[in-house]
Amino acid sequence: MDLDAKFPALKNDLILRAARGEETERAPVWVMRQAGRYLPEFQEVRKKHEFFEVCRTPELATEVTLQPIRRYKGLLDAAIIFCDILVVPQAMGMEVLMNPGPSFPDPLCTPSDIPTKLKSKIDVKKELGYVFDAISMTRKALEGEVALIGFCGAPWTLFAYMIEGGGSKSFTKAKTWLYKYPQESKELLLRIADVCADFLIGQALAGAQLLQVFDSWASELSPHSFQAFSLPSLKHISTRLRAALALRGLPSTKIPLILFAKGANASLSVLAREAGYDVLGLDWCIDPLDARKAVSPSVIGDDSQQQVTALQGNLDPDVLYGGREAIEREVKRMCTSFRASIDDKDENEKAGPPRAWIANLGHGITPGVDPEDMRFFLECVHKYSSKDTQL
Ligand code: 1CP
Repeated sequence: MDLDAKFPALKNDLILRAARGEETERAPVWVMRQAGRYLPEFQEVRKKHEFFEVCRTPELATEVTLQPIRRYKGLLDAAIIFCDILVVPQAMGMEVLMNPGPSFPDPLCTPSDIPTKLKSKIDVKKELGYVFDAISMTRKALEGEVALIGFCGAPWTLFAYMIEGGGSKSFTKAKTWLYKYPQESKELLLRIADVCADFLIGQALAGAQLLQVFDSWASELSPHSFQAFSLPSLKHISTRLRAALALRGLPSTKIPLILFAKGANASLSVLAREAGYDVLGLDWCIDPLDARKAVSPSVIGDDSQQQVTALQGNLDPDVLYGGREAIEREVKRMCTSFRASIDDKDENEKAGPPRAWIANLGHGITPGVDPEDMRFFLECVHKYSSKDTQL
């Protein structure tokens, strides 16, 4: 199956090369939540349209996905489709409002709610076909300028929203389930994972060139709970996705899979060995060289089924509030750290692969950032990650 034949040829494949493990002339860069509230042009669209209306209207989703690509022309190496992780709980039958943060009027209280509040069979094409349409439309509208990323939330993060009924500081209700109803929790996590897998397969077939899974609330779990509850569902997604793509003649390297498990740094080696993702996203709480050592074949074992080909991250998003001097200094520090782990021969041998790196923030860009500071961040990444710049 040649998915690319339907779309304009890609002119900038830097992120795909890095995701496949190649060392690149500079680090490709994109930013989590790059289409969003810090952009005045996004706010303009939101004044006229409800949040989920933007997600559900392919023309609007395409427009806001393209906004950062147009504004930062030549500086971003990927677009991420405009949508939200909470469309999966919606597809499973739950109501989700956005005012301004997500809220569920009728969350899951105990496992006895599952049969009544969740649909038993989900036709992902019927429920989420609007995302597939938005992806195909955006991929055409991008005219091959940059690659397009599709995404979904990780089962644990979605489970947490479905039980908490929104964001939370303590995640007590969701974690109560893990400890009180471990078996039912595992079953629900796998049920969510099935929908996520179908959703990502649909996005790939619609034209997404990379796929990212966001486990934003991995940070709330102990390493043991993360590995007992989140990891099996993450693995379920990657296994099902790779099998579905292979069935259609697509090799598993064709559409790189990225996992961003925020705050799961203690589980990086386990993720590298078992989760089945090509790229691991890092938050800012780990040094890149330590991350590289944690995922190298010498630590995880050469016989691991899937090797991590690249790392992604990891500037503290709040650096963008620090002014130009701080942005330049901290981007330089990040680049030195990733590049030291790439350029330094001794360290390189110690750390092993992966040598490739995709630059990003360590979490999403926040609404108060000045868009011109974001531009400066991107310019600094271009400069200091380049092989031509002496650090
Ligand atoms: O009024 C608005 O416009 C709402 C703000 C907003 C936006 C712009 C929300 C509500 N979602 C989004 C878009 C979105 N969400 C994107 C596409 C834009 C892009 O990345 O360029 C993506 C990838 C997401 C993913 C997402 N949604 C995550 C994972 C990433 C992360 O930041 O951890 C999470 C946790 C959500 C839930 C969610 N949706 C919206 C908000 C404000 C939140 C998180 C905060 C909360 O729980 O209160």
